[in-house]
Amino acid sequence: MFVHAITSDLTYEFSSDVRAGLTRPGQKELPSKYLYDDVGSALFEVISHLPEYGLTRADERLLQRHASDIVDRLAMPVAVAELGSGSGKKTRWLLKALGRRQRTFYYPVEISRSALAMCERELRDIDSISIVGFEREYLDGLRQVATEYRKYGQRLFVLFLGSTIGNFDRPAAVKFLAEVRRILEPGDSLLLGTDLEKPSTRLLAAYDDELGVTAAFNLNLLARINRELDANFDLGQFSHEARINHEARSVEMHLRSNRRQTVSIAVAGLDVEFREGETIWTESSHKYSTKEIFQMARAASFCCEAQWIDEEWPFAESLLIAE
Ligand code: AVI
Repeated sequence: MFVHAITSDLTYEFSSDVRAGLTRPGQKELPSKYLYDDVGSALFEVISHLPEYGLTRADERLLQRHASDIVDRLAMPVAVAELGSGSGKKTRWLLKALGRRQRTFYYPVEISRSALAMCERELRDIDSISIVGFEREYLDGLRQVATEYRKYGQRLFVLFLGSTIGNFDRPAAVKFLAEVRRILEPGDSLLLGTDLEKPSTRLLAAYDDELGVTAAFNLNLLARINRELDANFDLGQFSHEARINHEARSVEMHLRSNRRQTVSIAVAGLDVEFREGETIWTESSHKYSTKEIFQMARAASFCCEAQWIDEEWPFAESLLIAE
């Protein structure tokens, strides 16, 4: 696999995002994209195997069962761009189905270099597939694929799986889909994986598992700030918390300060005070209804052509066509 690496100053961006999030008035917060360094990506991979977290398995089940049906609905020839490939495991079924029909270029776009490497290892054995990875933010990577790599007469088939869309709030999710649509041509398609609403007890167990892997995934964000920004977070003085936000229809992850404390972050030139019980909001996972996905698609100038639902762990795979 050939990988295009990013050139911008990532430490500077991380430091200013941390500063902005921890000094904002009211609720402190950190952007969830920073959960995924090498350690965080590996922990997320473990989460996807936990019995309580059915999301990834539902996504994979749907793709395994319906790959041929999905691919048969696409206008050929197509090139595939995946936003956030992760380990690449769930994409295998689609690429195998495509590889049986045409020689296919697969462009994974991923901010984590280790996830890109994992994805390459997982998929390189599939016949008729060439992989070119982009270590970029989603929209930048997709734009580069669309402008520099799309061949004449070729359609783009974009994959946005695993309910990563759920990590945006609802208005931002529509805005993101509209941005993706602007990069595409009419007739291009987007396969969107979306986690559906389910009972609170099931969700809380999924985001606060018994083994404590999700807790480690969340706390690793503080460990990452210690490693990369020379900070002194005492990980034993913060606790993972998952809560349901009924109004937003989301599960939120927070890190709760166990006592009153001050943390120094040298690279950001910052001392941050925490009250006992105060939290840092690190992620939201929004849950959708099937009807809402159609509405969201329409608002972003896509048409929802077909939808596949997993009954065991309510989850939807929706094929959206750019109008
Ligand atoms: C990547 N994303 C869809 C996961 C989710 O369910 O929101 C991230 C995650 N956070 C905690 N567990 C998994």
